[in-house]
Amino acid sequence: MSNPTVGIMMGSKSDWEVMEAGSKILNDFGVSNEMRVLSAHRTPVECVAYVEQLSTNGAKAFICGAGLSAALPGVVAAHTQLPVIGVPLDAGSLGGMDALLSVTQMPPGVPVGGVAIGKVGAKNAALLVLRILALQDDAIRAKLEEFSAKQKQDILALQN
Ligand code: RP5
Repeated sequence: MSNPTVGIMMGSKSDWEVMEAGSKILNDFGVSNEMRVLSAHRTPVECVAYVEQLSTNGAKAFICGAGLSAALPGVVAAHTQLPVIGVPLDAGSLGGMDALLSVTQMPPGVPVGGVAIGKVGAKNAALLVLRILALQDDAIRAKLEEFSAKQKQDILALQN
């Protein structure tokens, strides 16, 4: 796919399984997305080229997962005006705290939205992007309302 609505990028193949949780949610909502392994450190030129390609081909947002010194979300945000959600990943001895700080401590002027470490963050990144898309898409908004209602029912069904 060359013109997905959402680009899901990650710094390593080792991030794939966690980031896939976000892709599955977007698929459930019928939102086209493309997963791509490209690193801010290891493949910087290809990374930026991909961001520019998607940004000019109609993408609406990026979700970027990275571990350790997680530069990817910030580098992507530096090369697009689209919303960028960063997912900090647990890839080393600090359990993802290193990536959490890298993702959230962006300098003023280059915003990255940060979510929780790991798969929880990958899922919430997708839901956050869906809420952004829902601002101009009533069908997605209706599906999000269904999602929240089901979540509520599932919990209330456990009572008594
Ligand atoms: C980061 O380094 C990647 O996002 C990954 O989480 C971490 C480790 O990468 P590998 O050594 O597993 O390729 O850039």
